[in-house]
Amino acid sequence: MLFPQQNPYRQFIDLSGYWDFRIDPHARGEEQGWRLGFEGEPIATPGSWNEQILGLRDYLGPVWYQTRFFRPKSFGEECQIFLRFGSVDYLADAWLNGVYLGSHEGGHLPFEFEVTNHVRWGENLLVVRVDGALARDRVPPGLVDDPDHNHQVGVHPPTTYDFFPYRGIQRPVLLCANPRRGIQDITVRTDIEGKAGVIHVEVLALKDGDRDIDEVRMMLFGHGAKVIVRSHPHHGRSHATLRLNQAAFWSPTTPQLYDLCIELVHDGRVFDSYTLPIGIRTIHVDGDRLLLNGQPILLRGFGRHEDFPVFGRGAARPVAIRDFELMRWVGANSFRTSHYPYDEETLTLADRLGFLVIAETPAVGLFFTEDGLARRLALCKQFISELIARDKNHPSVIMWSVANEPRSALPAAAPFFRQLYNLAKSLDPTRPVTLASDRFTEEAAFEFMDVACINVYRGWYQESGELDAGRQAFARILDETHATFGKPIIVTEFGADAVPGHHAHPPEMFSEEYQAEFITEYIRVMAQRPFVAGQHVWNLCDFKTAQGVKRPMAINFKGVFTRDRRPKLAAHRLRSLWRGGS
Ligand code: BDP
Repeated sequence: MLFPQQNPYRQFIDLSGYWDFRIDPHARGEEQGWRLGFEGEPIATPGSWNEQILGLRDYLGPVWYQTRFFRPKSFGEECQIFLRFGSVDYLADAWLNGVYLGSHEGGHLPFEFEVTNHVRWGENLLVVRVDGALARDRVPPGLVDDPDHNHQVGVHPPTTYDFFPYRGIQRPVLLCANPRRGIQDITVRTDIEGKAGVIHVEVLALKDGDRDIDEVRMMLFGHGAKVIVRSHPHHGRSHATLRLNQAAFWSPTTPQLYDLCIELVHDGRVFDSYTLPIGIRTIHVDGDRLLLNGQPILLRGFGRHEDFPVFGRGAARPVAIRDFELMRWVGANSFRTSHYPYDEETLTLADRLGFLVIAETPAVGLFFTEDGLARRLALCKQFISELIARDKNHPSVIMWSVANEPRSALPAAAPFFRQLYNLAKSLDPTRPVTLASDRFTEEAAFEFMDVACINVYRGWYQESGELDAGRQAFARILDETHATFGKPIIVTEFGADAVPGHHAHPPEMFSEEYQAEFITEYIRVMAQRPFVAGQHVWNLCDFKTAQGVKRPMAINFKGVFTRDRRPKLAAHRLRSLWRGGS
């Protein structure tokens, strides 16, 4: 799915603003005809509703949103018009001028409805119903009472995961106008041959035959290069290979991007174009090493959250920039989109700024008892397909993570993940596939995953207060996991809570010193083991959680920055470890 773009052939308007909002706790809105309009209170969209409207912090839906817009004159009869939602968490139903457009399940991933025949020249009314209830057969699942799982028992709201279930229309809604039967999709794969970059491009254009298209032009610009290839589509598909003999390769230290410009031509006239920034790079697993452009690479960075006071999980561009600034300041080159796909624009920034991203689906807290299992599997497959369709062209994305800390003790888990792995590989054979586990040698799916990602908290949840014992346990886990699977290991989580401003010497749990020492010790252990391909501290920033006895102030304090993005001692320590104090 191509991210909307403005150029002479394609346009969009952003419907962000103050919409009308109304809760529907007894689910009467449908029978009362709210799809035709309702009286509501103002709400900022995008944004989560939980911290905007007092009294709705823990309310998860259903709610209704509405806004009015006019079709711009330039969205003429020759256009195909779409309404595109960046993320609605969790279940969306939409109506335009009272006409039902459809629904979409799952937050964090985009979806669109074609509205060419429903959008009027006068005023239009868009109504969206959002249901964010927690349920066992949703992904991520909720309402799972599992006393064996570390911290998610008796929390409110009853999530199976350790972050607040913010809800709402959380990314922009765009009204897009594209040429009819124009470019539908572009897939780019890159290879390196010596100094040359080889770029395989597939363009999906017309869906209904090749009648209206004479030629597909593919042009690559940048770093003094200009390559043009013309091709003729067959059943709407057009393939070409572009070769740059002296290519500038993309990497965190040199995030070189080229512009790939695609044009569709009919009767000698261009009628559609799309420009995609691309990076030429390869990513491979070789034994127990991870190779970027053929060289071993060490990921240094963080697990993160899309989380900010009042915005909740709503797209907040200044915060996104600040987070990249903070990551660069400490010397990070990587992050995981824990525990769901992040805003598409974040990945575009990662391409530009040179970050290596492990892109994760929303499958956190999965469990494998029969109730709802088939539905959870179908949803996981849907989310993997949507994620890869959305993010496949980002050079920054180097790996797919299909789950975080599944409760995989039951025999149903490994076959479940086998299906997800196969699906991800069939959609994208170029990137390694993984999952993040806290079960180490017991995680049967590591047998077939390309990389073993592990989350370790020894010296925190176990060996509490004992940094030495924790470090030793961590070293053992690394060595045993490596000996069992013989794959590269990425430590996708390690860290300790530190209440900002709390100090203790000798270090004590919840002090900034304990967190800084914990992280330092873990990094030392990893540095001695070349099979460790990545060190991701949990977390970049403090973030909001459900309420529970393990989360004072309903905050997870494992950030090395506070929730308002100020450094703790550990941030300074990381900077000197990762940047050598420079
Ligand atoms: C891991 C989870 C993560 C939690 C973290 C923690 O993957 O979401 O926030 O532990 O306990 O279990 O801080």
